[in-house]
Amino acid sequence: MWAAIQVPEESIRPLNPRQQAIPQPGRHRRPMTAPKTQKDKASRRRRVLLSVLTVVVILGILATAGYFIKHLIDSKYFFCSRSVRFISLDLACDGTEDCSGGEDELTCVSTFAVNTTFPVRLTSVRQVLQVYSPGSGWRSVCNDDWTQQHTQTACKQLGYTHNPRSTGVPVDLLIPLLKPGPFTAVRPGSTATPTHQATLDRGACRSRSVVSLSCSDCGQTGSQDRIVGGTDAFIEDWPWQVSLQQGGQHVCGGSLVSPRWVATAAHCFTGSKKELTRWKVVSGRTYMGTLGGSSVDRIILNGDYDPSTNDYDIALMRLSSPISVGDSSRPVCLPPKALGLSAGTTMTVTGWGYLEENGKVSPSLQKASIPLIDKDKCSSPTVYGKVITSRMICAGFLGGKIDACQGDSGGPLVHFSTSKWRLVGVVSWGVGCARARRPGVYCNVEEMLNWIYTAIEKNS
Ligand code: 4AZ
Repeated sequence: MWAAIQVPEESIRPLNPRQQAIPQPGRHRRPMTAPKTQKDKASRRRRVLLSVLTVVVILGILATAGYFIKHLIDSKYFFCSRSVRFISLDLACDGTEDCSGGEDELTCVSTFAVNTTFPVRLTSVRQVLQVYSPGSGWRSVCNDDWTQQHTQTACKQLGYTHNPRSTGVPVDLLIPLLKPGPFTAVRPGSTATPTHQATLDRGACRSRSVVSLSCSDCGQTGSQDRIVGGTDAFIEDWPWQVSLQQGGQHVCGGSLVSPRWVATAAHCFTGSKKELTRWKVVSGRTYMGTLGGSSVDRIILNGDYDPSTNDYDIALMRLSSPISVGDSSRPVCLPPKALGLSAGTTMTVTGWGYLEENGKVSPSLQKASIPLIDKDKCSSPTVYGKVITSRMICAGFLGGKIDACQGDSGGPLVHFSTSKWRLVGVVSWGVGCARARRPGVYCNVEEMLNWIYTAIEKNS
């Protein structure tokens, strides 16, 4: 057992105790340790700050590198999420080598060919509504028993329903070609039936007038030449112009033909560009940026498109949700059948394409006024020869200098008539840009109306 030894108190007290230092005023020395502690603290703070800064910078570098690496991978590969592997983007949408479960075939461009006549159209003069049946051809629709609901139905068939209106045009005021008929009229009470199925042939109109339709506020501009040789333009004057982008890069132009549909060129979707989720449609911008892009849930290529000749070079993109129509985003009108434009008529082409052959895309929208070129002239041996089909029109100058160029592809060639801008052509191809005797070649929209209307109706 441990026991403490008791020692008397005196024996542990020092014999000569040190005098206690009595602090004296004025002779007080600052302790030597004080400055050292503050310096220490400051340097420790500096070290912590430096470490935090280093970590932030490293994280920043890693995030930026990660962003660019993701971009790079995204631009070249398709990620199969189920089998957790990458395949080359060229092989998705079926360049073959498939993901297990065929994930790489789910969101792809589709093709659509039409061999029937779309049964509803508006004439170029006065926008008279006509319907088609294989038995009796095209007939103008009488204003008899026509209601606002019929207007809605017919406009929906034509792809637009923005502020639809109808007026009656007296038969006596029709052009000589249309005056004698033939006519047709809706059956009363057939409001929701597609127009061509709701009509019965008539020898004459009881109301002595026919239906004229205005289905949208298309082709109107808010205010009111790179492209090579063009000038600066403002989106408010060309509000249907959109930029089609992949990975934040402008690839092609396009035109809004309704709040949800964009017309563009089929050749914009070759190789690795067939996958829907990579596309963004940017509208309402003069200076091309990546902000405010709409995603796309359908891309339909004309089934007759031939990549080797650029024949039928047209496609439609359906936006996941419609754009809101305003001064800087608004659809262009489609031309009526037989607009009958003659060579020399002035058109406007717009886009962010190359400012010169082998140049760079333009940061700001460009426009150029160019004349329509006579078909025979464009097909002559000194220009393009036999490669020009009826699905193509040529526009520009045989002397060169002003022309569409790479990056303008898919964009609009428009013409102003009867107080509306109409989409006459889609930028398609050409030999070089702005070269003499090598004008721009455009897809002839008038020849594609049947395809456009049918594709929109079948996918709405
Ligand atoms: C292109 O490569 C392209 N000069 C578009 C238009 C023209 C030429 C080339 C017309 O997309």
